[in-house]
Amino acid sequence: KEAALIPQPKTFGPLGNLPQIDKDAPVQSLTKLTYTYGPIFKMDFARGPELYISGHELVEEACDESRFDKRVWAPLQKVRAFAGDGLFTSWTEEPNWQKAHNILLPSFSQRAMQGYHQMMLDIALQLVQKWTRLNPEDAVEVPEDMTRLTLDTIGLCGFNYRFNSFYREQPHPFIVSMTRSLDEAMSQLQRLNIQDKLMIMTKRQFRHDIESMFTLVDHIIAERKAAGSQDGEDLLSRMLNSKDPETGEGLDDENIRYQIITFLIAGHETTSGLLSFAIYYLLKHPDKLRKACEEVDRVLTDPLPTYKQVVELKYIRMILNESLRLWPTAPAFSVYAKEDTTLGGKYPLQKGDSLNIIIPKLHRDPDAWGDDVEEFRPERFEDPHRVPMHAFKPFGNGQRACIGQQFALHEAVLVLGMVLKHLELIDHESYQLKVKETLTLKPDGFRIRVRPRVPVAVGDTSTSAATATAS
Ligand code: HEM
Ligand code: LEH
Repeated sequence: KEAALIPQPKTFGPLGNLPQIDKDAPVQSLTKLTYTYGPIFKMDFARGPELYISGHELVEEACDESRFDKRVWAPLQKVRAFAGDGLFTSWTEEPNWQKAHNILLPSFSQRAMQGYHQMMLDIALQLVQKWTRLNPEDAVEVPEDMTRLTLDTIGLCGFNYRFNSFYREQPHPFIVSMTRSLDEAMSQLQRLNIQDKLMIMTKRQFRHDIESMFTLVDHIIAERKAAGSQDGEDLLSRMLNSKDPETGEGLDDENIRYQIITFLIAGHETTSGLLSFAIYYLLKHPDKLRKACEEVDRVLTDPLPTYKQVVELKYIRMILNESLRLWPTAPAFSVYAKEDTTLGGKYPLQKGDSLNIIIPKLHRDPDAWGDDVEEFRPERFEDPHRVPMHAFKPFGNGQRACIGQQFALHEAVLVLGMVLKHLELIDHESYQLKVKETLTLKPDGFRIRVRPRVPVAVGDTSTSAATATAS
């Protein structure tokens, strides 16, 4: 059979296709190109050619784990400078991937979420109380406060460490280093080799930032070891004490350091973006907002949400899924062919060739989702049997899918539920969506005003008035 030619935009000499990419918005640039070049296209960068796919049929093939496996592609290679062979940045064949996967999987089960619920509630209350106590004219910076929340949540649930971000104007020093390192890692991707070699000060800063992250994390590990295992069943105690049932081995200290850095990156970036997009969409869709408020008023009848009530917030969960459909906050992943194979019946691939999946476009494929793909309609997720799962990959695929999915969703449902129960949200600037790209996606400069919905102190269990929600 004839091999088909893969479309490619025109190239610019040694720059290849780099000029077609907005360096501040690479994923949005790639998404735009799909409308011209279709469900598969090729780009040439200084580091070599890359294939990008976004049609649901091609992606379904790429998600066949008998033919393809996760690739630690260029962006992840860069993150490896500080996340090492942690779960997110390791190849499946590296011994520490399977070992850490086996050891950590039970800590991320739906059941394990019951154990994190109280700690998640502790941080969620800090956010709701901060917002409840503002003056009517004050604006809240939504992504910034959501980042405070998600970082503090993973710190507390993971390592019994309090970043106390709500008590700081500036981010915690660890986060300053992490954010700058992530920025630098992403910038390196778009520099030419000679350019990169000249940036001596930037490189020194990068090394310095990595050193200071290692120092903080190694300190947390050392303190815990000194204290013994009395600190309960958080992720850290599991990493220090559990053995992989397959090999009988535990994780070494260097790998534990990489896992902690991984969880801090993962827990802090993506979930805060998700919560911010969800609030954005609710403000722009008052009918969905009303429906969401009706659900929280009906389900969250105790002063503080219980684990079970969070699980019952079905419509809130649908809102979060629909937000992840339109703006998947981890917008791309990559796989490589385990053997020679043919994609879509006409594109020959050699063993080792790879495919990068552009999730925002996959989630807008009309052949899978229908003609109203641009519309925010949580009802798509009402009947799980009618969701085209192969065209919905916000958490990646198969054994290399996100281990933190349940964690992120339990946290996000809890927080969005509490925010809607206690606060009225006001789009006082008529915010126009602008998506900022770091490793992840967030609504840039999104500010709102808030008013208390219930004239009773949050967490006040002394009167029954606390439970009588105004509607
Ligand atoms: C992997 C998305 C939250 C930890 C992934 C992958 C995606 C993803 C797409 C696959 C990456 C790839 O194939 O290269 C998300 C989204 C989140 C989220 C959208 C929130 C809305 C979290 C949280 C944690 C976490 C809260 C930890 C507490 C991880 C880890 C992996 C991973 C460790 C690698 C798993 C493995 O390969 O074994 N995530 N993530 N993520 N995620 Fe998340
Ligand atoms: O597309 C990107 N880069 C292009 C190059 C560019 C010049 C077009 C490429 O081919 O390398 C940048 C895309 C980066 C996406 C990375 C998504 C992963 C984000 C996940 C972080 C948080 N997390 C981790 C685990 N769970 C959540």
